[in-house]
Amino acid sequence: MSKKFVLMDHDGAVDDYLSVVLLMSMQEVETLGVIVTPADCYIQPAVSATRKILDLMGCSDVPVAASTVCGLNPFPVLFRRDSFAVDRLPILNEKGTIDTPLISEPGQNFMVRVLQAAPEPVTLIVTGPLTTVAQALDIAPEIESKIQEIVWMGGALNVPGNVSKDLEPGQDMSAEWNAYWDPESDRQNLANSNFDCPLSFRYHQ
Ligand SMILES: [Ca+2]
Repeated sequence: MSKKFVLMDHDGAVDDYLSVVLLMSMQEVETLGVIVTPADCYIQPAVSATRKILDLMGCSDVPVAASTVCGLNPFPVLFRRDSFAVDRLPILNEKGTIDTPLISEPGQNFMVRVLQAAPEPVTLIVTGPLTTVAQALDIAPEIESKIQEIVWMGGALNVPGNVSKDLEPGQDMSAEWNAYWDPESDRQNLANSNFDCPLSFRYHQ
C-alpha cells in the first residue's frame, strides 16, 4: 500500500508536540515536513523542541520550518510559555545537538514549495490556526490542487469554545482559540476555496 503524504502545521503547545509524536509513529504516513506557526508558543523554543522530538523519534530526515505569520488575537503568555518548558525537557536535551534540519525560508513559503514538488496531493494536518495555510494559498493559489484535504483542529460547532472571558474580556465562550487567533484566515480558507467542509465530526456531549 502506498503511503499517504502529509504536511503538518502545528503551533507549539503541549498537545501539538504529542501530535508530532503520534504522526511519526504512523507507518502508513510519509511526513514531508513540519511547519510551526507562531501562535500558541514562542517560535524559537517551539521550533527547537519540534526538531529535538523528531530526533528522538528517529525522524531527523523530516525538515522543520518556522512560519512568520501574525494573528489578530495573540494567545495568552500563560499558554505560550509552555514552549520553553518543553524545549528544556531533559529527555530532549541528552544528546546536546540537533540533527533535524531547520529550513531557512518562512514556513508559508516552505509549504508552497513542498506542495508544488509533491508527486500527488498532500493531506495538511493543522493543529493550530489556519493562517499559514491561508498565506501559502495567497502566495501560490494553484497549490490548492495539491491539497488532498485539510484536517484542522479548530473551531467549535456543537460544543462550547475555549476563549474565556477572564483572558479575553467580552467573550461568551463560543470562540475557539485556533479560530479566534486569526478569524480572517479562517474565513478565507473556508469561504474562498473549494474545500469541502464536513461538519459531521463525532463529538461528545
Ligand atoms: Ca495547537
